Amino acid sequence: MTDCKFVSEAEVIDFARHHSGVFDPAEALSVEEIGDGNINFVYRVYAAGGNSVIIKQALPYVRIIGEGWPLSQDRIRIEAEALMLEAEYCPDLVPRVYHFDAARSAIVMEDIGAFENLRHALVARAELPLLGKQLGRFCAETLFHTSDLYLDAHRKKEMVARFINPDLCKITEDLFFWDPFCDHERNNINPAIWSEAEALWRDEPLKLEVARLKHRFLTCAEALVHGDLHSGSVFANAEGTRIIDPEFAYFGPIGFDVGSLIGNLLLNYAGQAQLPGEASECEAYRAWLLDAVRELWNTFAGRFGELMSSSTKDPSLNLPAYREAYLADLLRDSLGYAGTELIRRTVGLAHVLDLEAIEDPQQRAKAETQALHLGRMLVLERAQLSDIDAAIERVRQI
Ligand code: SR1
Ligand code: MG
Repeated sequence: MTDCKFVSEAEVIDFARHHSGVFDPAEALSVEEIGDGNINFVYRVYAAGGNSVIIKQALPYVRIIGEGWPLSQDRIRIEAEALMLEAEYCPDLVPRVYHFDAARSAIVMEDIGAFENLRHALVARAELPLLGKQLGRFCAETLFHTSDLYLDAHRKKEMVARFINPDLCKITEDLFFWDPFCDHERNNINPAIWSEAEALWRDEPLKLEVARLKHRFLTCAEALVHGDLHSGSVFANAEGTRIIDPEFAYFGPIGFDVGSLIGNLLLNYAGQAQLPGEASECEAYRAWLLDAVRELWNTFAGRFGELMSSSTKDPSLNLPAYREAYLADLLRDSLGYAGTELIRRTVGLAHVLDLEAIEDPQQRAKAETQALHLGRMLVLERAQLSDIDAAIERVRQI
C-alpha cells in the first residue's frame, strides 16, 4: 500500500468530492494540508460556500521520522472503526466518518474546525465550562460499552481480535514505560533538569510501580481504549468538545484513557505558573484545571457506576460491593497512568506545548520539575489516594 499517497491537490479534492456527500457537484474546492501531528497526513478540503471535510491518510511510516520508522497502515482501519463505535454511544462528541477507504488508507470525516485544539486552548487559558463533564461522559460511555461488563463474552473476544494494534501499542510501551526511566537516545531532556532525570533512572521504587502499570497495559484487555487521549486528541470550545484520533485504540486498561486526560490537565497545571500573564490569572486557571480534573473523574465514575448497576449483563459482576471496589481500582489505575503521562511528556521523546511554550530554559525547568514530581507522586501514592479530592489535595501540596 506504499503507493497510496495522494500525489496532487487535485487527487485529494477528487477523493473528497466523491466520498463525502457534502459538496455540490458544481462547486469549486480548495485543499490545505493541516496535519501538525507526529504520525499522519491530514488535509482540509473546503468550498467557498463554507462546506468542508477532513481527509486523514496513514502512510506506512511515522510522518515526522519518515521511512526509517515503519508503521502498520492497519491503524487507519482501527481509527475508522473506533470512531464509528464511539459514535454509537457519544455521537455528539466525535467527528462523523463519511467514508473509509482501505486502498487509500484514508478516512473522510466531518470537519471540526469550529473547535480549537485543547492543548492550544489550555495554554491560552480558554474558558471551557463543559470540558470535564464531556470528557468524563465520553470515557464512561465508550469504556463501559466495550467492556466485559456489557458485552456478550463471544462478541468481546471478537472485538479484542479486531482491535489488535501491535505497532501503535509498541510505541506506547516504549515511550511511556521504558525510555523516560533510563538514559535512552530517544529522550529529549532540558539540560537544566538533567539531575532530575538521573534521579528518575535511579529510582527503584518508582521503576517497580511503572513496571506494574506497564504490565497492565500489556495484558489487561479491559475495554476498547482510545489509547492516545492527550490534549492534542481533543478539540473544544465553550459550547462543546470533540475527541479525535483513536488510531492507538486497542483493548487495554480503562485507567489508561482516564489517566491520560488527567495527566494532560496536570501538565498544563505545571506549565501555567511559568507561562506569561498576571499571577492572579494564572492562579485562577490552575484552580479551574483542578476543578476540571475533579469534574472529569466525578462524571466518569458517576456515569460508569450508573451503567454498571443498570446495564451489567453478567449477574456475577452486578453486585453493589463489586461496583464500589471496581471504581476504586479504576481511580488507582487512572492516577498511575496520569503519572506516567506527566513523566514521559517531560523527559521522553514527545513533548507538549504546555511546557515547551515556556521559552526560558530555567523557567521551563521549574515547570518540568513540578511535572516530574507530580508524576512520581501519582505513580507511587496511587493506592493510598482514597478519592479524587485526596489526589487533588496532594497535587496542591507539590
Ligand atoms: C512517534 S509518536 C509520539 C507520540 O505521538 C502520538 O500522538 C502518541 O502520543 C505518541 O506517543
Ligand atoms: Mg494522534
